[in-house]
Amino acid sequence: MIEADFGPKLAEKLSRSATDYDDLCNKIRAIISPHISSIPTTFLTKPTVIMLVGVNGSGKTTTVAKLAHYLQNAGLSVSIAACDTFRAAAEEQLFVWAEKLKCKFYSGKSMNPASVAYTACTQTNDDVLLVDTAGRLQNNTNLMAELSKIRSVITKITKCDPISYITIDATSGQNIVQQIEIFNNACKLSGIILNKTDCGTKCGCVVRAIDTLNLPIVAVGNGENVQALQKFDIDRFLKYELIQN
Ligand SMILES: Nc1nc2c(ncn2[C@@H]2O[C@H](COP(=O)(O)OP(=O)(O)OP(=O)(O)O)[C@@H](O)[C@H]2O)c(=O)[nH]1
Ligand SMILES: [Mg+2]
Repeated sequence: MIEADFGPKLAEKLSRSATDYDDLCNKIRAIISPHISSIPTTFLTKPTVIMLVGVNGSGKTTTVAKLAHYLQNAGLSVSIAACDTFRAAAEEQLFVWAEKLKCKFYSGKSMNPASVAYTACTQTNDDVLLVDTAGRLQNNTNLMAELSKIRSVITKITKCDPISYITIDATSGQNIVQQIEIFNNACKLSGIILNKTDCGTKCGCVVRAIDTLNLPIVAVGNGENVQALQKFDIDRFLKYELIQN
């Protein structure tokens, strides 16, 4: 359990109280089950804005594409805003997805991210606006403040708080709880999207995060294509991911 990143406290609590492996799985199930949710497809406001936030490489941009595909399949029209104006190739990466998915695309290389969000929020006529943001480490105060700024611009224009999902790299394991806590302070998270579950997970970090923080896990990313977004499957998680570790 330590190797799978449950953390010493939770590992001790669970291993002390569990009588055998099945009992351990039941206890993990009891922690996670109440927090399994899904991505909504009916919204009261137009546009509804969904922001993707998280550390570098956790799958934000890919998740924007997956969400666009998922929401389009539910009959919604989707625009995309490239609010990662920091990394040179970020705009192109997202533009390729927007083209493929036939989504209206808002960007601005020399603009600050909040300005791109402002333009997209004021101009889009679509049901949902997906906002990609630059990867950042949670201990970079300035970059976390930038995230709060993007969020407050969206709230001001749409008169509604955006939905904010944090993407977590399931293979990274470390610092997940602290990561989520600080992102939550900056932009009040609505849920967790656990990516790269196809790459072998450090599953304990998820159990630990859910045990500590009161946030739902809304989806799982299990590949690089647009279809690779699924509801979190607790049975699969316990049967495969947990045993693999
Ligand atoms: N196998 C696998 N690869 C993924 C998944 N999600 C994203 N990736 C890959 O992980 C890499 C990083 O994904 P991005 O979507 O660019 O991550 P990001 O968070 O936008 O990265 P930054 O913008 O640099 O912070 C890319 O090569 C993606 O194809 C997943 O669920 N499974
Ligand atoms: Mg990105």
